[in-house]
Amino acid sequence: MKRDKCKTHTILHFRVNGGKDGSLIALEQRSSEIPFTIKRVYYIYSVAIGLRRGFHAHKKLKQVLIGMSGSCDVMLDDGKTREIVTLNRPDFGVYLDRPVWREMYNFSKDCVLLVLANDYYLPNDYIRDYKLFLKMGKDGKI
Ligand code: T46
Repeated sequence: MKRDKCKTHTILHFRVNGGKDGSLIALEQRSSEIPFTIKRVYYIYSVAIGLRRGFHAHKKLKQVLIGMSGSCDVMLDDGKTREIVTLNRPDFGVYLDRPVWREMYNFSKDCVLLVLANDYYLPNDYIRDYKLFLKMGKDGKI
C-alpha cells in the first residue's frame, strides 16, 4: 500500500479491486495496511450544512479517517503546521498517529465519514482546549 507522509498525518492509499462491475477495498489489520489493532469503528453522517465538528486533539488515540461518500474537509494542526485534507474518495485514508488538533467542516449532505480507531471511546484522552493542547506540546506532555 502506497503511503504519503505529511507533517501532521499520513495518507494511506488503499488497494482497489475493481473493474467494470464496481470496486472493492479490503482493509486488513497489518502494518502495511491498517497499522494498528482496530478496537472501534464509528461513522459520522447527516451533518447539517455549515456545521463544524472536532475541535480537539487526542493524547494517545490513533485513527484512520476515510471519506466513504460525499465529502468534507479536515484541518489538522500539530502546533507548528496546519494542513487541510479533503476526504472525498473511499480509496484513501488519513492516518493520525500523533496528537493533532482537528476540525472537520464543509460536510456535503451525503457525507459519510468512517473512522477506524485503535482504542475504545475514552473521554480522558481528549484535549478540548486549543491553548492547553499547545502548552502540553511545548511542555513535552503529549
Ligand atoms: C475524532 C473525530 C474525527 C461516543 O459515545 N462514542 C464514540 O466512539 C465517539 C467517537 C463519540 N461518542 C459520543 C460522544 C459525544 O456525545 O458521540 C458524541 C459526539 O462525539 P464528538 O463530539 O467527540 O464527535 P466529533 O465529530 O467532534 O469527533 C469525533 C471523535 O470523537 C474524535 O475522536 O477524532 O470524530
